[in-house]
Amino acid sequence: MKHLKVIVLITMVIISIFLIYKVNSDLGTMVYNSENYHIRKYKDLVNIYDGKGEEIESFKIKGTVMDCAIGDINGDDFEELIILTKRRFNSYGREIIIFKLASPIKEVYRKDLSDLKPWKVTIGDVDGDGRDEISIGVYKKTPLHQVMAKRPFIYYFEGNRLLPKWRGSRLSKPFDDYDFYDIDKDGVDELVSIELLESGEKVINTYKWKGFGFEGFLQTEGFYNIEDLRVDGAYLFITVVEKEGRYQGKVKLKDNRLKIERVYKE
Ligand SMILES: [Ca+2]
Ligand SMILES: [Ca+2]
Ligand SMILES: [Ca+2]
Repeated sequence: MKHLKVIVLITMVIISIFLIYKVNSDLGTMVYNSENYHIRKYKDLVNIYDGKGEEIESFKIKGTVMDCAIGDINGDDFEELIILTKRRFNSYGREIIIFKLASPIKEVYRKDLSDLKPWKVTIGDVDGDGRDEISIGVYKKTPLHQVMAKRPFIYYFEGNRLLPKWRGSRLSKPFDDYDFYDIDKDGVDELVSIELLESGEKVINTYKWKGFGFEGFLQTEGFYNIEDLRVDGAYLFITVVEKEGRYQGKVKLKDNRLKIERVYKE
């Protein structure tokens, strides 16, 4: 009798896990969310919805979406969707696929970049010409720096080709993550990164594009840890971890100093 109870209990747990998994997978995974677009991945399908939740397009890709970005990267007034795909059980990405978000949506570029060990794709207008550059975060050695490290490579998109703009060495310190954000509101995006100080503390550091590479701009004070760098609308958010707890912060420029302003939940 006791054995029967245990078997019934185990069966119920297994059924519950299966149902939870099924409900989650039926909704698909949200891979991108902005005012104008929601993108979900469900099985081998990528579904694109407009801001009202109406499906605009769906297409198949192999593997999962590791990262994606949307912006006009060639100045033709149509936005492009850039997807970094990943095969299951791989730690790094595989293909960069670019779709023109016209009607109908059209694939305009695809390349296997697995050799670069890509882990991130993002965009930003680093030179202020009005077009977004594409940045692929890679993990590799370079001719001038023979150590495996995370590096932000910068490309531009012209004639439906991805062309290198900067595959320079590295940032001034080891970094966890980076993105692009116009911190001083001059219309040009700075590269913003979470970097590690020798003391073990983390800082937010910023860089400006100088025609040949990035030059250090401003840096915050050190914190126990900084996680989760994300550009959301007009703000740059991070999570600050202190020994006593964690809080959300906005990175801001104030009196020519880079500050983290605590965000209080309403
Ligand atoms: Ca475009
Ligand atoms: Ca640009
Ligand atoms: Ca700027």
